[in-house]
Amino acid sequence: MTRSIITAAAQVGPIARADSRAQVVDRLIALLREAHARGAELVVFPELTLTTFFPRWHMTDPTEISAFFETAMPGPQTQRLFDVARDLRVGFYLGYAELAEEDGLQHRFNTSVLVDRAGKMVGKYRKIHLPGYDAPQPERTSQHLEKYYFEPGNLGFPVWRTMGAVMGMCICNDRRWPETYRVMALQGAEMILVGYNTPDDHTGNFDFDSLTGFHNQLSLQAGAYQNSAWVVATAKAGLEEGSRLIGQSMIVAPSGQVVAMATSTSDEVVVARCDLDMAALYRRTIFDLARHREPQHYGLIVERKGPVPPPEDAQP
Ligand code: CDV
Repeated sequence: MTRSIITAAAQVGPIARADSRAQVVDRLIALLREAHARGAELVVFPELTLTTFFPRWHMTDPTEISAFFETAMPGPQTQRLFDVARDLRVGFYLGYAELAEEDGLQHRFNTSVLVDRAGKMVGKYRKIHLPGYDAPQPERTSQHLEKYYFEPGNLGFPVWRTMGAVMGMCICNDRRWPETYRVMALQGAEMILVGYNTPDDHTGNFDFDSLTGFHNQLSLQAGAYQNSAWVVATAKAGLEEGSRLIGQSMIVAPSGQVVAMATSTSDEVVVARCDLDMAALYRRTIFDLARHREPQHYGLIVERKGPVPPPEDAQP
């Protein structure tokens, strides 16, 4: 018997700063209903789905900042989405900004949750690879201040056995890092869910930025193939408060092939049947990690953030 999950990437078009949570949740419910009508059992929404991508601005007023964060999930504004999903028996991934209270202190994380088809919260992930800066960059016209607004996630990259598969989550910039996929693959992940917000001018270097779409695909396809997993990647897309966010929401097979991709930068649902036996085939053969991976021969791995230092006898 083949195991499969019909999965949707529910791309969300631009969200204005003035848009209310109620307006956004209405759009998410419409996307969820469309996905369900097209057979989806699992829907993946983007990173920071509930608001505009606020790390593009430097805010200092705590009240202004808090308005972008959720203190509970589900909360009063999002409960409707959870209810509709449960009634339709559709599981989902949702990214949001989380204000958490831990050890008597407040912490801000860029977070996603995984909810099963019965409406039960299965897991939570907090983004580890935060891009950008922890202070505004005067030379930049548009800021990227994720390191200012968020702490790196403290939950690792767990996986969950749910909805008939082993699933893991990551968020946006995480998808560019091979460790993200590999840590989950080593735990048996068959599906990796990821939401993103990717401006097409994020480095300010045109040679680099013009490849933004290519790098998105490259990362997702390599991650899927090298780790024998389905990757379901969903964008917040379109012209949002002056920032052009790429679309390209896509579903990538463990073969590395893109099986569905959004064609717009608006609200759009793409659907594919994810055959989990295909993931098992790749992991049983070329990427049998237990048989073919050789970590004992990789040499000493040194935790170092900078380049290798020059030899001590190097000439100045
Ligand atoms: N939200 C993100 O993490 N965006 C980054 C951009 C800034 C490089 C990304 O990896 O798409």
